[in-house]
Amino acid sequence: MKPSIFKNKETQYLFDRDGYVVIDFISADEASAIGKKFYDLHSELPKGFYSAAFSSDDTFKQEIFDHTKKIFDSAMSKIFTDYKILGSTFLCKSPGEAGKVGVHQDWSVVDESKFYSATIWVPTIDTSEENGALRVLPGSHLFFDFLRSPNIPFCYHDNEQLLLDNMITVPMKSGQAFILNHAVIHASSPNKTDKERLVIAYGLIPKDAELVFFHRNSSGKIEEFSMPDDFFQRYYNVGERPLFGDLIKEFEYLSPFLSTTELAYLIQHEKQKRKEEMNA
Ligand SMILES: O=C(O)CCC(=O)C(=O)O
Repeated sequence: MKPSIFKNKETQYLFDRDGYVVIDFISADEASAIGKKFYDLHSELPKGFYSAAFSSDDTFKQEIFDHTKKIFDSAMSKIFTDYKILGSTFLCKSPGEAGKVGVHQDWSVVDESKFYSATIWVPTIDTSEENGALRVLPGSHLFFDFLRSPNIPFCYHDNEQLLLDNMITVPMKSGQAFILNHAVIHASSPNKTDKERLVIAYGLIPKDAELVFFHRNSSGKIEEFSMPDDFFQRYYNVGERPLFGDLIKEFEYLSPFLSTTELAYLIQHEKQKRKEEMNA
């Protein structure tokens, strides 16, 4: 049994079952007060899909974290328990096709046989399929336990459409939170409106979990690094060897690949399980 991060047992149950849960989190006014910091710090709107985490400027990123934390703190302590915060960023999806985020899972950054890692994703405006709401494949965090990192291919890299076709879109109100297990398969569509879709992302892990990071090196081996709790605040050269952290080990790893039939079986099996749970 993995440790709980939610005070409410039903919320923890849904998060464990589906790989995500949506809750009322902060007010729309609080969300736009955090969003104001984004506009103060970005005189020009970034193009396509943008994350402030890609910046190498630690002070800029710390300012975002400090500002968000002040507003999040009270909701965090009401909803969560026994957690560590990893940092905060902005995710801006500008109008246009380039803002599309393909099918993926987030990196493995804890020992997932014992823990999970999560993102609290809070839109500062209402989200819908039209402006790039999150899409998710419920229950897919339990499909496989392969390593995930920016330079390890996903085992479904040739079957993205199959996954996309089986995902659900989750429209949200500004200030609600989509709490996402990093292992769940998700994506988001392009923003077809003329207004940017701005989201606050806040990372967390159970308090006893330690951060790690996997990097495939030039000889094809995987390097496992032990990372400090501010890893997400500091790591910006995505896809490249991290410039900090302690190398723990190096090992051979053959990236697994699943056939369309294997993936279709996992999806159908999960759907059947859900149907049976609903009818029970
Ligand atoms: O904000 C989005 O549209 C996608 C975010 C996402 O996929 C992620 O943070 O992993």
